[in-house]
Amino acid sequence: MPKSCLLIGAPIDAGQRRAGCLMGPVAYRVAGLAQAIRDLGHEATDLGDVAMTPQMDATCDNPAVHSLAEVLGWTAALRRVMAEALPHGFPIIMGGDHSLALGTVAGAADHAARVGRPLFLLWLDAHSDFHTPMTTTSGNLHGTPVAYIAGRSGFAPFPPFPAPIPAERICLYGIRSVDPAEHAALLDHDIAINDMRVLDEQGVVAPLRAFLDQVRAANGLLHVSLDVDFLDPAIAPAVGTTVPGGTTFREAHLVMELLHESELVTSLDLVELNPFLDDRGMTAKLMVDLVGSLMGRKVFDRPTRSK
Ligand code: Z70
Ligand code: MN
Ligand code: MN
Ligand code: MN
Repeated sequence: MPKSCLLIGAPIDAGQRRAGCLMGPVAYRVAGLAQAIRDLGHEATDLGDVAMTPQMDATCDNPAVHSLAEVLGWTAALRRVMAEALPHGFPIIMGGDHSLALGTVAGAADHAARVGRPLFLLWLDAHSDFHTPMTTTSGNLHGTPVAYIAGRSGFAPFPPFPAPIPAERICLYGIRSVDPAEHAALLDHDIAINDMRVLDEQGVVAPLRAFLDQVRAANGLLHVSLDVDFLDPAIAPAVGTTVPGGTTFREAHLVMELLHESELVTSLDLVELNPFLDDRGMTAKLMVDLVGSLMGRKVFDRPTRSK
């Protein structure tokens, strides 16, 4: 079914320390994201970049945390934009570092509450991003959104997450870097953790199908947050925090093809692309190609099999 895609630029790099993610939206435009979507028979409208007002008065008890005013400003702005966009189409957020998900998923939760459907979260990432502002040692708030979304305490300067997503509706996928404080907290939550051990043993299909079956059974909305470091650094070098042993070109496309086939995805983040670190645009182009697979590009178009 043709979708009406709404491309939204979120040039944020305050959630970590390496400059460059703020060029992400431009790189997606240069790599032809909108046209790639149109070529598949969908509509694509570029809504431009979101504007942010820093919340200057905010403070945090953990002195390691940096750029709090900016991240709070982005969270508020992106929450509003996502909640306003969802009734009109399929929002694709062009990041920007992963702290943008503090806002985009909050906006998706606002929308889910409004339409009375449960929200599910698929987190495609090398990292679990399950710190709170109180437990992070790097002080990089891009390592916190899953904890915020799951309703963990310790987010004092942030507004309470609207309707935290129950652990059973969150799926971490591609994980291969978990800090000790995140590990301890994850043991207290029933979040599905598909780390690389699980994917190597079971393959990429079965764990994803199991999660998608849950979304379908609950008539849920599904937000997908795709971190560039989900991919192996050999095929996706343009990211500040490379972790070896990521998903291959073929695995990543297969994941996107399954997501397309499911027809369940309702919003998407593209995060952590740092074009300054790219090799002739190869990472930006790969991300655009992966969105293509998510939007229905096939090698050979055979009649759809059972979901
Ligand atoms: C580490 C931290 C992180 C993304 C790196 C890394 C977090 N756990 N998240 N890259 N996307 O600093 O908290
Ligand atoms: Mn409207
Ligand atoms: Mn991440
Ligand atoms: Mn990551």
